[in-house]
Amino acid sequence: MKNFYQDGPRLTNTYRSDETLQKFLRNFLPVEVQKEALPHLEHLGEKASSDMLHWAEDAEANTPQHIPFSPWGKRIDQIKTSTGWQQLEKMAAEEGLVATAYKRTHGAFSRVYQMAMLYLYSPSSAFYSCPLAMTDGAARALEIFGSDDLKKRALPHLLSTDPKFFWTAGQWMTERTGGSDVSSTSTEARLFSGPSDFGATHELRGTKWFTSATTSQMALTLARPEGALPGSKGLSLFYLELRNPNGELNNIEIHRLKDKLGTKALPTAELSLQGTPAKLVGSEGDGIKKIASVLNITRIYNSVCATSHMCRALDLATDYAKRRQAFGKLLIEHPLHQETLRQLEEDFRRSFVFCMFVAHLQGQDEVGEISASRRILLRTLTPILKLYTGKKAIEISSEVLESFGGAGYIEDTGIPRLLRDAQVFSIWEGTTNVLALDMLRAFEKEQALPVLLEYLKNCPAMKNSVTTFSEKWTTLQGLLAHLTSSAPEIWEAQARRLAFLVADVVTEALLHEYSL
Ligand code: MFK
Repeated sequence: MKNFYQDGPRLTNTYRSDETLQKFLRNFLPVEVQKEALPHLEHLGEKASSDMLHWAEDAEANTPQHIPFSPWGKRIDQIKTSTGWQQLEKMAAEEGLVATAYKRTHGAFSRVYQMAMLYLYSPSSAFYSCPLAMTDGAARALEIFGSDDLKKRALPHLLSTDPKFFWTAGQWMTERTGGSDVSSTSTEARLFSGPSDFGATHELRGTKWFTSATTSQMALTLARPEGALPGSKGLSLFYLELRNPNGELNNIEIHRLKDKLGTKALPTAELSLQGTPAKLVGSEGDGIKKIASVLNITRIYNSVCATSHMCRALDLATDYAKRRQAFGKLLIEHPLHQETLRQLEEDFRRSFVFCMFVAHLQGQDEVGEISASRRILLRTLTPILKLYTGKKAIEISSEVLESFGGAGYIEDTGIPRLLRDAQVFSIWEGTTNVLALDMLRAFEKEQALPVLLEYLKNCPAMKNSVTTFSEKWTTLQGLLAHLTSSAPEIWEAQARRLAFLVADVVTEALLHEYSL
């Protein structure tokens, strides 16, 4: 063992190496869709294991910088990003990372195809997937609530495949009062009658405490018009453009970039709106309800990105296990190591199939081919999917780090970043508890629980009496029997447990249905 040097893990084409992805798509997508999608995905898998890795490395090494003033003292608030970050943006536009979902060439399957693209793109993108999530969410909200003028102005940019024309969108919800309790938003909207390129109706004043990817060209945000009710009903949804045609910020001051635990390449800023022109999206009021259409998309993105993060972590751990010698043989030859990886891999497959199922429901909703019960299923499964995958990404990243031993704890191996970055998945777009309560909101407002149980009673795993499914189903029924006559506080206290149990049962059903 003299002069022993350990080889680091390596990646190969991440589409070709991903049996779960390939198997699912071959079974799930109609042949016509496969003809277009599979070669494209293979191409993305190649980029994800070559050029993108270099761009992501550059973006991580050269983190965004806030330049508040010009050399001559003028307030400019520029955010300087790396070449790698810019390349990742260019690629996202050219490949149609957002646009593919809206072309709807393949009906509801377009969403599944697009989410498979995101799944390959995200873990090599240094979190460029974040601005894409908000861009997609904004496109959906404008599609549902925007006026014809607003759609004509923004959608061609958000859905463009020309990098020069492509825009990203921000989603500015979080204020100093907290990211979860959005109803106490204090940004004010006053009527505006000045000149505006996009027909601004109001001007906004307030502070936004977290704004992700603040280099976007437009943003959707919440504000309270003068005289509006307190609480969420009195909030309205607004569209704004960050810069005027001269490239100057539209009465926006960027205070600072946030110093975060992970997602270091992503510029997250704290800013104030100082009379920023903005246009009301739809009619006044119901702001949270409207921005929920953004959130429901970004929560699916979060889930797909968390799942692809798990896949990346496992790819690295598996490759390493095939190189690393310990106790006279390769790590992969040790039964306990094999079993540890197998269990993690099963959790990843659960997350994967759950994501694709919900993406398909979302696609069906978007093309108007969804039954009432499946729409309710989409509404209630989205928060459950997000909370489940968010936690699994952290758990798997932590185990993978450990599987590298001491090397996993050393910064320049790049492995610690997996864990730091994973931690965000359970926080942004709603923490685990907020999402568990959102599941209860769906149970209450949409009568979703009977729909969910009906779906499970009719799933193939139930019909085929699959033992692993039956065990989980029995545990879920036990908890529900206990809760049925309980007070709302008990439901609330048990919401997280219930959500994870539902996720266990649903993923067991899906693994069986799609033979994964
Ligand atoms: C890698 C890619 C990942 C993507 C990254 C993107 C980065 C962006 C970073 C961020 O912006 S993070 C900020 C994310 N913020 C959140 O996720 C907010 C978390 N908090 C919640 O979700 C709270 O539950 C909520 C703000 C919704 C609570 O608000 P309220 O006003 O106390 O709730 P209320 O009154 O129950 O709901 C208002 C209305 O909205 C109700 O409708 P009605 O008016 O008809 O009664 C609700 O039913 C509706 N609603 C709420 N959530 C909904 C929804 N409708 C559909 N879907 C939902 N999810």
